Amino acid sequence: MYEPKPEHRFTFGLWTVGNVGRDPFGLPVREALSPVQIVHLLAEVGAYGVNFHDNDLVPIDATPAERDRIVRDFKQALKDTGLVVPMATTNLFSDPIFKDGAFTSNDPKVRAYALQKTMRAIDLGVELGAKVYVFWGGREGTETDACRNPVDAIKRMREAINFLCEYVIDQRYDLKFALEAKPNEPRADIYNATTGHMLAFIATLDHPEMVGVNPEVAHEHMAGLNFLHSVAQAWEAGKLFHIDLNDQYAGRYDQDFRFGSRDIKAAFFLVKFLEDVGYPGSRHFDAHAYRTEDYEGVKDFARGCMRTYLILKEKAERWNADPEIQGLLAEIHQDDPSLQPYLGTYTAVKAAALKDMPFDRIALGKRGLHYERLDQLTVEILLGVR
Ligand code: GCO
Ligand code: MN
Ligand code: MN
Repeated sequence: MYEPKPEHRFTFGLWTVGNVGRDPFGLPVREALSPVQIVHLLAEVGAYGVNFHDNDLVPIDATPAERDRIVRDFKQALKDTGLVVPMATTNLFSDPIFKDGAFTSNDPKVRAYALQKTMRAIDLGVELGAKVYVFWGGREGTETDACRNPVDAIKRMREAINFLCEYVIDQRYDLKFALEAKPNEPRADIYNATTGHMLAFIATLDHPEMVGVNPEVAHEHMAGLNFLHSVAQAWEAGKLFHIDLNDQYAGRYDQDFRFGSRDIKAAFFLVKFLEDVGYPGSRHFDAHAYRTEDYEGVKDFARGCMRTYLILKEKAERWNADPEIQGLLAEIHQDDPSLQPYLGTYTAVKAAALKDMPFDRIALGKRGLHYERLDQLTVEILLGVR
């Protein structure tokens, strides 16, 4: 019943199940797997797709001949397993050249190199079938704002995304961009810190229709925000091109926990939203296994992400079909046809009528809304007693 199937669009990055458990205080705890081995691991657990940064697949110093061999072997692994590559991205954060940013660096040489690296990575992603290209600017930020005026950073970021949109158009690639926000880590502060910032930034681009967002659970939770609200705003704006699922305690370092492992109720409302609206894109798990795990534990982690999603999907169906919940909702959302002539689009007549309308403010303020009951019913569904 909770078996992942291709129609669920579950994807993982090479860097997620391939994470070797290095952290700022400790060395790797797992041996590195090759991209081909990772594809086979993902096929074994039932994933639909695999995404990658350019250098997850092709090391930054690979010769053209090495690149060709690696790409050939990877394509063969995709063919052998049936996995697809829906998304690709660029590593613009690991190499020391990016220590003060890529597209927003003060050094024009660094900015030019970042464009070169991204164009080559776009070519690689498209060659392997990617239709979505993610931009996560982990190093596009500061420790001290003495280093640049943030307005310059915004302008440089715009210039880079505009340049790369034109490149995609020029190459006639069928590719959309998805911008991923994060408030901090690895920089003390990262520009365009939340999905809301990104949405505002996209509206200023030359080709806003090509660019959407890739919100991540952990990143909005790190900022203390309600992830569902960010996702809903992106969806309503037609900008939810991709999504990064994981989990995270608020106010902590970037934990990248298994999806649904921390805030089940938030994960539930998220899954319910994605399923209710019919979000057609990848459900990408951008997370990794605890450092305590070997590769059997990594498979438990990956299976757990997908299984929890599917369990929550089933709980959402149960919630939508629950007569008591639906009864409460019908009450809460009752329309009042007598007000229809006065609401909606402005007219001077409506405004004048509204200004004279009598309201029983005290009675309206006294009504109980039954949200305690509604939430308890939700919790009981999640706890499996309903
Ligand atoms: C992070 C980010 C990354 C990006 C990835 C894809 O916190 O490290 O979430 O994992 O999602 O670089 O662009
Ligand atoms: Mn992240
Ligand atoms: Mn991410």
